Amino acid sequence: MAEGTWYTTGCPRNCYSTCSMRVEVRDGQLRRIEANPDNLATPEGVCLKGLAYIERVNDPDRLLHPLGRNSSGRLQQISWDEALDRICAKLAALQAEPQSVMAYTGSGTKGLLNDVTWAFWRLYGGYTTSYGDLCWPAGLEATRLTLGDNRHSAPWDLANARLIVFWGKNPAETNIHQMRFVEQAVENGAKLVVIDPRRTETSQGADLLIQPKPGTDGALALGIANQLFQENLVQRDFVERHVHGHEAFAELAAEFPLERAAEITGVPAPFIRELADLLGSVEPATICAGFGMQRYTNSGQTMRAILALLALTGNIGRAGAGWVYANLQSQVFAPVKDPFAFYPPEQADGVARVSVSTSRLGEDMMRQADPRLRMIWVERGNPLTQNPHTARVAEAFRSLEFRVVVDQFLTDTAREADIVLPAKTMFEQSDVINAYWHPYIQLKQKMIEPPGEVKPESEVYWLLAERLGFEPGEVASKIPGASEAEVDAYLERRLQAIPGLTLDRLRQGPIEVPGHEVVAWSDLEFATPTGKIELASTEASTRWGVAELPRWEPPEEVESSTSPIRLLTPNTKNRIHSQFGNLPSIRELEDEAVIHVSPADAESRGIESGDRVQVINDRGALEFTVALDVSLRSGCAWVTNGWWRRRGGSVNELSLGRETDMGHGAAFHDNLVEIVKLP
Ligand SMILES: Nc1nc2c(c(=O)[nH]1)N[C@H]1C(S)=C(S)[C@@H](COP(=O)(O)OP(=O)(O)OC[C@H]3O[C@@H](n4cnc5c(=O)[nH]c(N)nc54)[C@H](O)[C@@H]3O)O[C@H]1N2
Ligand SMILES: Nc1nc2c(c(=O)[nH]1)N[C@H]1C(S)=C(S)[C@@H](COP(=O)(O)OP(=O)(O)OC[C@H]3O[C@@H](n4cnc5c(=O)[nH]c(N)nc54)[C@H](O)[C@@H]3O)O[C@H]1N2
Ligand SMILES: [Mo]
Repeated sequence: MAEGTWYTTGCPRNCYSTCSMRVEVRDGQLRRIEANPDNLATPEGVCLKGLAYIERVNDPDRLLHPLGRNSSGRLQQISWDEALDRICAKLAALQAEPQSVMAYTGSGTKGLLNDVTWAFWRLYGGYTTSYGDLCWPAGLEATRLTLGDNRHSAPWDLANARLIVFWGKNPAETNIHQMRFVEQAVENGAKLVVIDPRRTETSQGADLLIQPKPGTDGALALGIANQLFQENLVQRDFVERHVHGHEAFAELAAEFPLERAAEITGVPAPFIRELADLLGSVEPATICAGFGMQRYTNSGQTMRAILALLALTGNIGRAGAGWVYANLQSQVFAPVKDPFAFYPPEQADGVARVSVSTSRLGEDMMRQADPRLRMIWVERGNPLTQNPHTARVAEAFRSLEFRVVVDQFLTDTAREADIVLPAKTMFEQSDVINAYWHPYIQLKQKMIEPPGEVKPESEVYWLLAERLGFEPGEVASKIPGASEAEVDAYLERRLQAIPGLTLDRLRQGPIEVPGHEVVAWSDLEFATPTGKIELASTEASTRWGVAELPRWEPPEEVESSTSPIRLLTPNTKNRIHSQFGNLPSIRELEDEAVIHVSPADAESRGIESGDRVQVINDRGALEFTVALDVSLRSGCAWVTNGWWRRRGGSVNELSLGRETDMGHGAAFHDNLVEIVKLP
């Protein structure tokens, strides 16, 4: 069979890896997807989702036409004309109070064209939107307060580490390409430590697995810090020169002698001592901090305490050393705001009302007044599955007069809509993407036509703007028309942020963003108020109302006799959040939400593997089949997040809309339940 045409592209999912890929297209169809070796961070291997893309694009359940709710309350296929007419009628009626319309976007796809959404709503004259983010803002803010901004060394620098600590991160599932550099480091003699209440795939090859009680990592870090001070393992020179607040921090750490740290965290004292010894004696050391332990009410302070361990041991600014959390060096096209906003941008213009916390979506939507919310537009997100406290979110949606959802599939959120618009996939419109782990800019190329009647969002906005009679010149300057040439012209304009960069160049493959640091902070200059690494931060207190030092506070939700078990809801290699789980090939791997229970908690409840249980708290109740997890620490249980409600196991039925201590993140794991065996 003749070869098709090969395209380079980049995967725009909200994922660390943001892989470069090569895709073969023949007869207008996707045929093969493989890794693109030109990206040094993701040169080999495509993940399960990457392998399932062809299936996803062509899945019979994919939405190919607009749907509208008919008079008997059912969603049925309608024409684009009818869909746009119905939307425009509502928008025109609400235009006198434009902030009665809420625009909500999730993290479904990256790309510069996402900005068109905000351009449209500004042209409309106003809107209400959310602030904060479900994903990572507590850690972002903790890092910014400590180091001045968010960046880290190039992914391949990890191979130079002699000690790697994965703290609340499970890259063997969530960042598989990082494991390649771990293997290289281990081959060169590096030690690997994993800190996670669960024994994960990442920990299979670890030298040390530390399993703290969920939400106690801050106390663990302070206990380790104290040990470093006690054992004289602190790098005095580095600390004197580059670290602010270390004396006060030492006093705080002294409140956490080994026995107390062990008692709070449930980690035996010898383990704490061993990790302190490793951090104090093996260099260079890198801590890869994941997002798992920053999903608690105390998590910003926790992240600051963990990061302090690198400052005390001089593990910043050197090859093989550092804090791998978020590398925003490739985010050069716009400041980290709007789609990436993690706190409300200062609102001077009165166009956007940024007043709904993403983490308290349902509650805050219902609380809006003057004007109250009447309509919502949801794009690239599935809040009925992914945001905390599903019942509240559903209630808020049902309290509105009109709902539009743009998606590729009939998700839980789309099922609530009055109009559902079919969305493009990454292969059906070009866009430029950056990343948050590696330093590459990539072109996600259009290589096939959108199937059925699918239209990219930018085209939908353009059509709406035309129907609503927005001023054509203004529209043309902000929203590209439907043709490929117009989209390309829009992207070329945005590329001017990097002198000399063109779409033609990006078509050949990924580019490393000019000037990125392979070893971050090698100049040891920090954009903090003191110009040093700040272990004490005035801004922590003025902006977020927490202690200037990273004090440990227990998570807000406290174990009780009715809710004694902490429910962890991490990510899985099989999906990305609520995407891909509906596909036959993924269902073959995992077709049913299962709750993983520790032996001690199972035994005391008379539960065995395979039993059906009800998992309850005062937010809701779900039913699961049990799998015993013999290596899980007691007092917690886990279910992967992302299950659609109609498939059962939609874990946010049980979580409360509650923010993290800083950054307006979501405290998903601050979530206690009871598990009851079903007869
Ligand atoms: N395959 C796949 N890859 C993904 C994603 C996906 O859905 N699927 N999602 C992407 C996105 S958006 C994100 S945010 C990242 C997230 O990826 P990661 O950073 O790996 O984060 P999580 O999966 O949320 O949690 C990581 C680990 O933290 C542990 N954990 C939970 N509570 C605690 C605690 O109190 N202390 C400690 N030490 N550990 C704790 C969990 O058990 C879990 O194993 O992955 C990205 N990559
Ligand atoms: N309990 C619990 N809940 C969690 C988490 C957790 O750890 N525990 N993790 C949180 C995290 S880290 C994250 S990042 C969020 C993710 O939350 P969301 O971003 O809401 O989740 P996704 O499931 O990725 O949903 C994205 C939707 O966008 C659609 N989509 C994909 N591409 C496009 C496109 O080009 N256009 C349009 N219009 N739609 C598109 C997909 O089909 C999908 O339905 O979930 C959060 N929820
Ligand atoms: Mo995320």
